[in-house]
Amino acid sequence: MKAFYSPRQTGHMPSRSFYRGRFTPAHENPERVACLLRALERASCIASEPADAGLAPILAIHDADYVEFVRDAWLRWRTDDASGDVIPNVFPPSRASVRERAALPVLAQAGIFMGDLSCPIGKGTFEGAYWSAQTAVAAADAVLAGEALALALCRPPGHHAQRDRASGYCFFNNAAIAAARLRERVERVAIIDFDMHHGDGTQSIFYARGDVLTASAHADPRDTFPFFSGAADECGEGAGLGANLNIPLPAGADDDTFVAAVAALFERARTFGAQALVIAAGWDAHGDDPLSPFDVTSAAYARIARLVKAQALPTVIVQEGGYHPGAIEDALLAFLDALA
Ligand code: OKP
Ligand code: ZN
Repeated sequence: MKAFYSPRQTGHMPSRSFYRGRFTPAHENPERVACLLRALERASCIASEPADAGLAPILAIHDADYVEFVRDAWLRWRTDDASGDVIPNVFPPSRASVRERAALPVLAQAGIFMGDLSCPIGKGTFEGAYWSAQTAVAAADAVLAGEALALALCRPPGHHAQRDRASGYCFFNNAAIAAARLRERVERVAIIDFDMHHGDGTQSIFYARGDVLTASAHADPRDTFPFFSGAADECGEGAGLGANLNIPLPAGADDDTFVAAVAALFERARTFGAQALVIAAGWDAHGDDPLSPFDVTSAAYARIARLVKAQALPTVIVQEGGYHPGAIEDALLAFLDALA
């Protein structure tokens, strides 16, 4: 299987994140990639560097002023007597109430364009997020060129990123970018998200579209990030009504429960008539993951890989979360072995 990764993705190296009243070491760090690359190597899969497709595929999903903010925020912050990474400390009463966001100072824009305090922007954040997105584009292009499957080792992840907002470690929505790329050549694309967190950014981007199905299985958002979306009654709107599926699961979910939910996502993709798939693959449902309320083992990911194979559709696999070094290596390896 073709796989893509750029060493420039490590440009994003947040030193810390703010959580529950204190700064904590960032869970989403470049070390994760070393573990994932080890799994690729053990599966005899060699990652190539993506071509540079430029900003166009990112701008197909994200607003231009948001992309400029991610690109320029750190330098503007430096010249604005601020220190450390860009982290907001003031938020608009409602985002809809913001009339003219273009001319605002970087601190005010941070409160608009950043949804929480877990995605600090540092010197190399744009470079990291840009190349993370390029791996998704390269994997989509490989599939369009005839590969059955391609893997994008995206990092930073993407599924919490909205059209104009970073959040939950995410800046550019890699899965959405890959789906839009595929959508240029096929009529109907489905995004299957089995990261333990709800793919809220992806949902929001395609919520009113009927040509891209977004389907996510995740921990019940009433107890787990991102909290404000991911319920089962969110079904899409307008032309997108029926093209969004959420399966929230209770804490303690085991392999059988988790795999059954993911199987239901694939079943919906089938009835939707998907001609290509994007898999938003996070490994943080694993019981060893520091963020996981579930009891899932690596064997579940082998079962999910068999489901992927059974669809027999052109498929782009996009890396999302997963934060336990041993568990993510193990989970990805189980997944790749079962796919082979
Ligand atoms: C990103 B992905 C814990 C902070 C938890 C952010 C979670 C982002 C998850 N220190 N809040 O979906 O894996
Ligand atoms: Zn996650």
